[in-house]
Amino acid sequence: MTEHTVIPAGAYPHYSAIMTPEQLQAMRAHAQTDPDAFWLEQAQRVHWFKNPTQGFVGSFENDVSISWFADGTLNASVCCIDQHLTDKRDQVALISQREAEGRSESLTYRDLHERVCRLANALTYLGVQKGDRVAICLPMVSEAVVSMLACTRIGAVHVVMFGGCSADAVAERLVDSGARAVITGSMAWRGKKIVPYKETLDEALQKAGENSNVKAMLVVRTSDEAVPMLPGRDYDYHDFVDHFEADFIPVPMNAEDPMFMLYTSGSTGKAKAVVHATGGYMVWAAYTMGMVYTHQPKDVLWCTADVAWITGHTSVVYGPLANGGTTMISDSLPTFPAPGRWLDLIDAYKVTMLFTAPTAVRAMMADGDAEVNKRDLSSLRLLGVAGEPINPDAWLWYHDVVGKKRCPVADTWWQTETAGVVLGPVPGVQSLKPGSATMALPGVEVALVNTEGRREEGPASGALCIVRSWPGQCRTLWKDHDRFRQAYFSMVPGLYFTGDGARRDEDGYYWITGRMDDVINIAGHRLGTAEVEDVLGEDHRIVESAAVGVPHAVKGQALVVFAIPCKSAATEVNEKDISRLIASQIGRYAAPDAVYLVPDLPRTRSGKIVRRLLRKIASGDTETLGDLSALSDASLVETLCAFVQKQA
Ligand code: 6R9
Repeated sequence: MTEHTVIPAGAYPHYSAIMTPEQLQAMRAHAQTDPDAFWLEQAQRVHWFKNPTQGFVGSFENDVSISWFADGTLNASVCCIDQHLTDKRDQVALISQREAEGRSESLTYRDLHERVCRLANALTYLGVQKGDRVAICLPMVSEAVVSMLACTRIGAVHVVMFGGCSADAVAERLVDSGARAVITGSMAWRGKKIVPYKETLDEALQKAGENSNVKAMLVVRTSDEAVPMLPGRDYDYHDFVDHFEADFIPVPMNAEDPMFMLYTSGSTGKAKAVVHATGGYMVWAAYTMGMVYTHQPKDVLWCTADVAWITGHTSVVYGPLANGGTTMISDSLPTFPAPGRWLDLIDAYKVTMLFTAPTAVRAMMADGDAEVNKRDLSSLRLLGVAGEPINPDAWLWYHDVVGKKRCPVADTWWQTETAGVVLGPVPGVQSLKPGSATMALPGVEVALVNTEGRREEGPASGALCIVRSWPGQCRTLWKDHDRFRQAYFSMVPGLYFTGDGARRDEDGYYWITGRMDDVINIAGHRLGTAEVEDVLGEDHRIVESAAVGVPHAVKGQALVVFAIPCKSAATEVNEKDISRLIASQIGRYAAPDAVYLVPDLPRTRSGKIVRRLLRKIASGDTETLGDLSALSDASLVETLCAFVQKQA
């Protein structure tokens, strides 16, 4: 298999594509010549109280300002629920499969409306108002989806947090966002491990102390065990919420009113909160998901992403529901309690569209073809991936073995900041190349910029940038517009820089080559190496550290940490301490695969740590270390290689 493998669009005679290649071409041309008209047409995918007449207003220059559909008003929960109550009242909107409890729950659009309204009333009773932030830290249960929608019904800004975050990280986010209320669960099972949601929240609130603005916490009971509740602050979700009225008049929002924030890692400093605006986000979610995952009657879309990621927002909740589809969530793992678990669920729930991360594909692949061949899987008609690069071998396995060559595979490239798919195929319309995220959807123009800052034409490699604004673009970083400008618009003035490198081939297909900054991607989770180094920098037992990403067969990348222990520290530090420190400050997902305590780090003569070298040493790729003459102490390299070999 080479990267020249091309699977023609016509290879899927049973896939009903939404348009012809000529129509796609015409759509691109229209978006190019009259972007405002194009996007105002796309805006009609969602329901507006007041239809917008303005498209984009703003600029990527100077202070950077972005606004879309600014004179329109809408409410996201109406786009996702009320808009479908006339024709899809009794259609299932949400299937929630509860692995731990061995049961599932299906909510129709009518049920969803009722649940969302009750919670909107309950939150209002607790004092939550338009513009207030509400933190949501829940496992994959229907209340997670209901909570997000209830916030939008009130106009509150939701901040969904990942259950894997440590109490410190949660505390930091609660303080930074100024959240007024929290919705959490008692606990969750992740395979055999317990994720202690309530305990983490209690600890986080304790740590945040006076700096927290949290007045109330709703707790979804996810097990029979008693949970300590703080009277006056904590409420049992169902005991409290279910008494409220099942109707709530949605609050009209201006298109530019913030809808949600999401913390994500960047190349510098602590995690930052990306802010998304209501109108642009909803149009973009409906458009991108409508172009790639076209909901048809009887379709069940299972996107396996946690709701705390952008994929969980757009591909689990807002995209499918805005398009009137059926979306499924599950707290299961792909290969637990036994290999093929997800395959069983595809058969049990007649999933038609499966959307997951390359890491999960590789994990299933490792269990072998026999596991797949034991199942039927004939319900599937479309497969998708996002979050990290997929190697052509895994792509082909997904396509040939899981999809039986009947289902197109959509590799979609996007980011928390882009809110929806930027690069990705319209399935059945475009030819596919295993390992390539195809090209930009109509209305989006991407560019590759070389090291001199110039845009490349034709086949080339470079920094992946986006030329013009798109409706789902994040508007700012919470309370830090300056960092927003610096992070995305300073590298190539006038363009949005994604942080990724890419190559464009002779057919105009894009191949993502990975991050160009110090962000690593572990099983689709973004982690800034600076975040890890900052944590270690605050510990007096460590002089200095460097965190790097190395290739990993299943997770894509793994974290490796080199640290110089302090000789004069009263207490010694060992490798386990370092792992624990990172897990407790950031989260379990950030725990390194290897830690090396070393006498020094390789540096240039000006003192800069040479990470390129550390990456090679950590991955055992010591044959081609390159020119070491610029190092201040070349002999150190041998010492470091010996450390790595010893622990291997
Ligand atoms: C949706 C999501 C964004 C970063 C992004 C890139 C990597 C995402 C990818 C991909 C190669 C794909 N990424 N999709 N790399 N191929 N199809 O993952 O958002 O968590 O913000 O991560 O993930 O490096 O810059 P987010």
